[in-house]
Formats: sequence, structure tokens, C-alpha cells
Amino acid sequence: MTGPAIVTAAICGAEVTREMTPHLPITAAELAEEAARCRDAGASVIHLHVRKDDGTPSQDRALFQKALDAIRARTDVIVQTSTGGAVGMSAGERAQPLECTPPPDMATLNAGSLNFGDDVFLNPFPMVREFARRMREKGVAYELECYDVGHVEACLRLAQEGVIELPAHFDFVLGVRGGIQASEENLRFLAAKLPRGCTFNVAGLGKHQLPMAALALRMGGHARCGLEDNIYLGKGVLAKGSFELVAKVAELARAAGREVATPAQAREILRLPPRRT
Ligand code: KMH
Ligand code: ZN
Repeated sequence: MTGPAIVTAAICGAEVTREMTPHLPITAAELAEEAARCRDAGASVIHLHVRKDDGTPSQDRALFQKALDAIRARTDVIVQTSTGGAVGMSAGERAQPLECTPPPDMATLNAGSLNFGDDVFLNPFPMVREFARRMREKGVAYELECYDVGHVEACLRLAQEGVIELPAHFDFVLGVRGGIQASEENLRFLAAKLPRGCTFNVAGLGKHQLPMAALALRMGGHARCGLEDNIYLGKGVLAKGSFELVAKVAELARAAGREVATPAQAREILRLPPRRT
């Protein structure tokens, strides 16, 4: 596969704080500014979390609406809202971005539970089924978040149940303490599990972000980067924003002989309808 490569920018997340990096966008205006910078650097998808003004992670519908409106006014990127939120949030809290108008193009669908550092990130099957149902109802495409091999197998089972449809777009999150770790062997093992026609994205955590992106791009997959997963551009050097990481991943894509996908090309690859207005 040598088609265009989708670069997803995870610009905010729920765990990174301003104490860890002063470059974290928090308000709707900052998120929109960062989304536009990432688009200029080569991102076609923005993975979006929101925060309260004091930086606390939130899944509040009104905050998502404000951020979505601000991003849509600035740039044509595909916005993928989180339904993962932060550990400990209830299903009701987490599902709120699906209620925005118009709904987001995409949302994450977390495929299974796991230890998440010293916490537990809960995604029991009834919750996954309900989130998938709501996404279908709203016409929101899902990216299947898999933190371990069992999550990929769970997706295949959910497809057999008719909860999700294949082919679908997967995100392999590699390196959570409690999930599958970031290595070439693991990524190849996960990718080999996908049925024909499925696409995958790789989100390597911390120092694994750029090497795993490079590998995924050589394998014909897509790559996610950004401050949600990694705040460093190099050893001890903070990225001035997710856009610097996007620029690096875009270079890696070109080095792998891939064109960097525009939002229109990404829509085609991800089987998304035209941009909502
Ligand atoms: N913050 C993590 C616990 C998602 O966005 O869907 C979950 C997460 C996944 O970030
Ligand atoms: Zn996230």
C-alpha cells in the first residue's frame, strides 16, 4: 500500500497538564489555533478532547460545541471527538460530544478495558455497544481504539454481533502501562489480525511516538502524534505544540514514499461523507 498517509493530531488529551508543558492548548480559541497550525503542517484529522478553563479534563457538550465551532471556522480538518474522556468518567459524561450540532465527523470507540497506569480505564461491552449505537444513530464514524490484542479480537466479535461494521478504521495505542507495548513485533502482530479492507493508525506513547509512526507509515498504515501522547520533539526538548510533531510525521511519510493526505483524501480513505456544515 502506497496511498496517501493520514496524520492525526491529538492536540490536547486528558492527562497532560500545563505544568508538564506550557504549550498545551486549553480554550476553544487555543484549540482552533493549534488545529489550524497542525493542518498547515500536514494533519488531516484532529483527535479532540476539551478542558475547563482551569485545565481540568471535561466531556461537557457545551465545551465540545464551542471547540468544534471554533475549529470548523478556522480550518477544514476532520474532527474526531473523544468518547474516552478521562479515567473515572461515567458513560453518560463521555458520550456528550455525540450530541453536538452538527455532530462530529468521527469519534473514538474504545474497544475494551485495561489498567491505565495505576488507574483502570473501563470500557465494558454494554458501554461499547451503546456508544456504537449512538454513533450509528448520529451518523458519526468510529475509530476503534485498541490498547491490547484482545481489544482487536473484541472488535471482530462485535462485528459478528452486528454492533460495528467492517471494514473499519483501527487505532493501535502502543505503550500504555497496562496495555500492549510499542515494538515492531507487536505492531506487525496487531496489523496482521485485521480483516481485508480495514485501515489502521498507530499512536505510540512518549518516546515511541515518532519511531512507531515511521514504522506504521512504512507498513502502509497511518499515524497519530501530538501532545496527548508525547510532549517531546526530541530528548529533553519540548514540542512547541502538536504542529511540530505533525511536521516530523509528515517528513516521515514522505521519506516512506507516501503523500500526506489532505482532509478530502482522508475522507475518502476513512469512508466519510463530505464535510458537514
Ligand atoms: N484519556 C484516556 C483515558 C479516547 O480519547 O477515546 C482515554 C482516551 C481515549 O484518550
Ligand atoms: Zn484521546
